[in-house]
Parts: sequence; structure tokens; C-alpha cells
Amino acid sequence: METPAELTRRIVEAARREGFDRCAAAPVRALVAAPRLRRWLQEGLHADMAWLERDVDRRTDPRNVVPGARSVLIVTRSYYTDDPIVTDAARGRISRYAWGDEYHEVMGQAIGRLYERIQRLVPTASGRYYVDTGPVMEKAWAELAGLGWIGKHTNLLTRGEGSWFFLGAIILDLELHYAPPARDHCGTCTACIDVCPTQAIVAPYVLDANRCIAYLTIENRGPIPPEMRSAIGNRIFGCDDCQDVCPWNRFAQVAAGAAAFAARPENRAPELIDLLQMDEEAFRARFRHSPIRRAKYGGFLRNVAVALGNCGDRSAVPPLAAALEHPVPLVRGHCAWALGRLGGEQAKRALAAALAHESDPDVRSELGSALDMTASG
Ligand code: B12
Ligand code: SF4
Ligand code: SF4
Repeated sequence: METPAELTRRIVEAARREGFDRCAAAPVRALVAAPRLRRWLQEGLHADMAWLERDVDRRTDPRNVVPGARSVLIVTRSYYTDDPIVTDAARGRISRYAWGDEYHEVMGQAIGRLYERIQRLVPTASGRYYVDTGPVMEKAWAELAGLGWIGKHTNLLTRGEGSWFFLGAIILDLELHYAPPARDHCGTCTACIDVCPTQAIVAPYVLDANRCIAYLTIENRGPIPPEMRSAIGNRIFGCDDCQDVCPWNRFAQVAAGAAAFAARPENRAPELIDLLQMDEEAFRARFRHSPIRRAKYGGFLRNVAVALGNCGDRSAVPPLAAALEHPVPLVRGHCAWALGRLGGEQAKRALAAALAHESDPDVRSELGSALDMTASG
């Protein structure tokens, strides 16, 4: 019979073969993060992500997912590539993690194979594995497993690699070897809190998803609150500002396994006007096997409309005016806002013409507010 230390060493080796950079286990016990999750939900900081509320008992205690669970094994995989960041306002800015292939697929397949390897090592083992979408507090377990600390921006990071990596978790009923938890090295730094364009980090280690651009542009299915739109700039899918500014990310290196996440040229800095003119089929084809599909067609074009409103260039007025006839009301409404923000006679005429025949009450309200903006601008 192998000792927990020997078994853990073999599992870590198997994880490397599956392309993971690091792998470590945490013992199942009460998490410091569990009461914090409950408070976070009570305060409504999860915005409309009702799925986070549904399974709190499972999310906070792996024994409610795998009876007899003793360990949570965490794997990490870097997605850092050294492509430069886009600053051109006529192009959309997409979060680093979404430049390449869909990580749920890449990591999901690899973690599935790792689980099979574990079962070959210990045929009686039972467990469940997840990448992102399961009821597991991946960052908290990773911290307990010694794989990094949760920074003030609420992402997991290390001194050697920064934070540009994904996490995956396997809950197991096996006793493994446990390293000491990681220590916090944020110190007195507040760079991530200070840089956040929407002041979403409302206290160190506390994120208000209602204000976070990652939530507003990816998970949010409805309109983006008007007061948040200007601050979004040209970010059309997620946001990296709090990580870009983090001093520990200066040490990030391109990892061999990050090749799957290499930037697809068409995804890194797409022209906003081209995106606005995509139909749903073109959206599906362009973003096949890409995390961007998560925003859904209407949500993604909503984001593109906001970015065009923020681009400061009135050559965007004609395509935005044409999109006031878009089949998706959410898109029409945000194009109206964008026209109001860009202003000028042409935008005003297009808004007034659309208001004369628009029947959707939400879009009518956006058109009215946008006309007010052009009057005051
Ligand atoms: C919901 C969710 C979101 C939400 C909420 C984000 C959040 N910070 O929780 C939204 C949509 C905003 C989001 C955004 C992003 N996400 Co996200 N998200 C998740 C998900 C599914 C659940 C996270 C969760 O439970 N949140 C609830 C809160 C309560 O938990 P918490 O952050 O863990 O911690 C809170 C406390 O418990 C506490 N805390 C916990 N332990 C401790 C310990 C101590 C000592 C202290 C002081 C505090 C503390 O601080 C927090 C505030 O109260 C995870 C996957 C998973 N299943 O875990 C991915 C995950 C966290 N996301 C990920 C990524 C990559 C992102 C983005 C970077 C994507 C992007 N570029 O747009 C952004 C980052 C935004 C940010 N600044 O956090 C990665 C993070 C990888 C990493 N290195 O940390 C994960 C792990 C997915 C994955 N499998 O790789 N995400
Ligand atoms: S992802 Fe962007 S909006 Fe969200 S906390 Fe970080 S800097 Fe703020
Ligand atoms: S920017 Fe500073 S405070 Fe924020 S996570 Fe990095 S080290 Fe911590």
C-alpha cells in the first residue's frame, strides 16, 4: 500500500503529463472562504448569478458532492502569452483568457484524463472533477493547497507566475499529502483596487460583481446599467485591468502548455464595426470553441455597441444608426445609447426616426434618454 506522499507524487506526475503546470492537494475541512461566500451572497454582491446561490451547501463542503471526500486536488494551467495589449479605441479589447481556445474544453478533457489515471492508480477511488462550472470554491482550495494566495483583486496568484492561470478541481475520497497553505504577499499594495475602472473592488478581497466589467460583459444577460457604460471603454469581453497592474504579473512567463490559448489573430483586437455587422450565424462560426460564446450573440453585440459609443469617433454613427433596426432589442437599445454618447446632428436624426416607429418599451426608453444626451451634449 502506497503512503499518501507517494500517491500524491504519482498524481502530480500524471497531472504534468496531462499538461498541467502545477498540482497539489488540500485536506477537506471548514473553509475560511465559506462564511465569506454566504455574506457575499447575502449582500447581493453576486449580481444576477443566481446559480451561485442555489448550491451553497455543496459549494462550501465537498462532502456534499462526494460522500466521504477527504481531499480537493487542484490543478493549474497558464494562459499567459506575450501578445501586446490593444489600445486602439476602434478595436475591441478582449480579456487575455479568451484570446485562444475555450479553456473549459481544453482543461476539461485534460482533467478527465487525469481522473482516469488516478482511478488506474487507485481503482477504488471515487470523486468528481470540475473546471470552473462545478460547485467548488476553486481559489479557496487552491490557496489551502499552497498553490498561491487570493489577492486583493480576488484572483489567485503566486510570486513566480502572477495570476494568468486557470484552475481545475478534483474532489477525491483519498487521503493525500498536503503542503502548507500559501501566504499572502499583497502587503500594503492597492494597485488593483486603485486601477479598477468601475471601483468594483469595494474592499480588499471583496468584489462587487454588479460593478465588475467581467460580470457586466460576460455573465450579465440584460442591459448594462447606463452609469457603468462609459467606464467600460472598449472592453467587449471581460476585463484584465486589476491583473495587468499587479506587480507580481511582471514575472509571468509564457508556458509550453499555453499554446492552446495562443491568441487567434481575429479574436485579439477585432474591428468594432465588423463585429456590430455580424449576424448570429457569423457569431457562432467565428467564436466556435472560444469562451466568447458565453456572452451570447445579443450580449456580445450589446458590448460592441457600448464600445463604439466610447470610441469618440463619429464615423461610427452610420453603422450604429443602421443597427437601430437590429432584430435584438438589447442591441438596439445599446446602439441608441452609443449614438447619444457620440452625439451630432446625424445621430440625433437617426434616434428621432427610430423613436417614431420603435415599439419595444425598453428600447423606446433608451432612445428617449439618448436624444436627451444629444440635446445636452
Ligand atoms: C463567479 C465567478 C466569477 C464572477 C465573480 C468573481 C469573483 N471574484 O468571485 C465574475 C463574473 C465577476 C468573474 C470574473 C472573473 N473571473 Co471568474 N469565476 C467565478 C467562479 C465560477 C466562482 C468564484 C466564486 O465562488 N466567487 C464567490 C466569492 C465569494 O468567492 P471568492 O472570490 O473565492 O472569495 C471571496 C471570499 O471568500 C474572500 N476570500 C476567500 N478566501 C479568503 C481567504 C482570506 C485569508 C481572505 C482575506 C479572503 C478570502 O474574498 C472574496 C470576497 O468576499 C470561479 C470558478 C470556481 N468554481 O471557483 C471563476 C474563476 C474565479 N474566474 C476566473 C477568471 C479567470 C476570471 C476573470 C479574470 C475573467 C476576466 N478576465 O474577465 C475575472 C476576474 C475578476 C476579478 N477581479 O475577480 C478564474 C480565476 C483564476 C485565478 N488565477 O484566480 C476562475 C477560478 C475560473 C477557473 N476555473 O480558472 N468570475
Ligand atoms: S476585472 Fe476589471 S472591473 Fe472587474 S475588478 Fe478587475 S479591474 Fe475591476
Ligand atoms: S495588485 Fe497589489 S494588492 Fe492587488 S493582488 Fe496584486 S499585489 Fe495584491
